[in-house]
Amino acid sequence: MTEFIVYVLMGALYICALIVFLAVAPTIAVLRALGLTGQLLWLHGQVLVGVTHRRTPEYQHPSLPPYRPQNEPEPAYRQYFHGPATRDLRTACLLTAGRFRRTVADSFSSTTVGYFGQPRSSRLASVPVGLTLYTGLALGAVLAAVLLALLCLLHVVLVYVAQGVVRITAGTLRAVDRAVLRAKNLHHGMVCPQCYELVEYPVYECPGDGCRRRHQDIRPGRYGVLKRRCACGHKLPTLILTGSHRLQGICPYCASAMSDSTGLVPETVLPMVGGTAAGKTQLMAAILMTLFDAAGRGGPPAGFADRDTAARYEVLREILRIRGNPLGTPRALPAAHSLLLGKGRSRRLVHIFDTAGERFVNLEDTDALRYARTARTFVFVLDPLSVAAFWQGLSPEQQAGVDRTLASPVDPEHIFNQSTQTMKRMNGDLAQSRLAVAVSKYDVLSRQRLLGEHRPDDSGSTRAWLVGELGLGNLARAMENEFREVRFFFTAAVIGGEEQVDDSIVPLVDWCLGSGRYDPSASAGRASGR
Ligand SMILES: Nc1nc2c(ncn2[C@@H]2O[C@H](COP(=O)(O)OP(=O)(O)OP(=O)(O)O)[C@@H](O)[C@H]2O)c(=O)[nH]1
Ligand SMILES: [Zn+2]
Ligand SMILES: [Zn+2]
Repeated sequence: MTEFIVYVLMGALYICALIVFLAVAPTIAVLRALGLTGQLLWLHGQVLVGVTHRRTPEYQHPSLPPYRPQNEPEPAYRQYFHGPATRDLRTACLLTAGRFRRTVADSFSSTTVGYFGQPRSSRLASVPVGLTLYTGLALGAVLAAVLLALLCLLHVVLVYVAQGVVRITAGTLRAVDRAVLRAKNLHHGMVCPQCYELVEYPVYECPGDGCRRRHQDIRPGRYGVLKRRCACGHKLPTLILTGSHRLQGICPYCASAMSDSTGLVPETVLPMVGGTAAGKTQLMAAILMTLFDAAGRGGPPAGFADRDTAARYEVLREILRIRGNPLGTPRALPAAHSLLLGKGRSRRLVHIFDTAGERFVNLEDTDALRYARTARTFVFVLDPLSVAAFWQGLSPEQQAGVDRTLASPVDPEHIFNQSTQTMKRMNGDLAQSRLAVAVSKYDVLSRQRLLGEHRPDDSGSTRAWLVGELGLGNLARAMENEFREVRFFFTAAVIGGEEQVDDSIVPLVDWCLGSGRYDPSASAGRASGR
């Protein structure tokens, strides 16, 4: 009986204790739930830091390998929001999901072991506590799952918004870059001085130590907005506006170096057209010397746009100085002579193209004259000594005084017709272009007093001499029909006293390149031949 009373009392006490426990059980369950939620959120935070910053192997997922420059078409690291951000997002979600499963399972199994399997106290006490903890864990798992899902959703939204912002910024910068190129009239391309192709955008070489990797399209995009990181780690500007012109530009067609400041300043293409031995190379040498002499005397600054031009200029200058004969221009495409002229807003890159005379004769050779598309001023070198009518009009004494070996063997009219056809085929807009007709070897003519009353410094008078003495009326009219504006110059591409280029070159240089900055007197309204 006493035993029975004890059991009843114990039972009553247990029920009382259970009732008391039931009052605190929700608190215990909530605390356990919060504990688990906090733990899971902390783990997610660790995953985020690990995935986006530490990047150690335990924070990588085998199905989502990192982006590496060696697997990219460009030797550069991907811009974060062009792939890596979504990869990080997916990695973080996958790793968090894994850790979530493991942590929840571990928590349940340690509760099972501690309160049901091998409890340290009586099961009467441990089972209710275990059940409460189970409830807490279940609640915590649900709460954490909801919060983590919300965090991941926020992460997705942030990544996609950032991706949108980055893409729009890159697109805008590309559009600004295009607009700036258009303002410089470079939207059709930049001229390659080696192969004469029009290059939409140069390839750039990385200046990193011993790197020299070539970036095909450095503009804002997949590999960077304002800068991109080369595979070697060196950061490169992505826009000509922000300094990519300081990198070595490379032509994508012929892989040779492009001129300094390509894309930064407007370009002027000045083709020298004329028959073999008409005097193109020598006239070009005289033009270059005039430009550098003027710069030396405080005129518009002039500099070489590449080392090759500098070296070839030295040779040409020496030939002019010793009154030697330039070698015939090789039929293979010679590089343009490229200069940087002027300063500030008027600074520009000038490419002077001296093409072998025979290229204007053989139709199959003229394909290379692609630069015609961008030229707005052409120089036609007309050798008066090559015109039969000129020789026939000379007295025997005059003929004896003129060195016939200097004469070009090609008829200028034929060359003109041939070259205009070619230029048109190359989409040259002749009707919008100007033509400077350089009547070459003027020093020979003046030495023999073959100009009569004609004034060498007057376009109309020079034209009249060509029409009257050389019978080139048809040619002069054809020139005036084809081109917007034609001006005639007598030119002596020789060095006079004091190592100075003959004065006759200055008006030609001024009209073609200077807008009055080389010869202010010449720019003032000398009549065109039209
Ligand atoms: N006296 C004199 N000789 C000139 C002048 N211009 C050219 N020559 C001579 O004419 C010849 C041909 O000149 P180049 O400049 O080589 O002619 P080119 O048109 O470049 O010829 P290719 O390169 O073969 O197409 C050379 O012997 C020059 O020295 C000039 O203004 N005065
Ligand atoms: Zn090229
Ligand atoms: Zn590099």
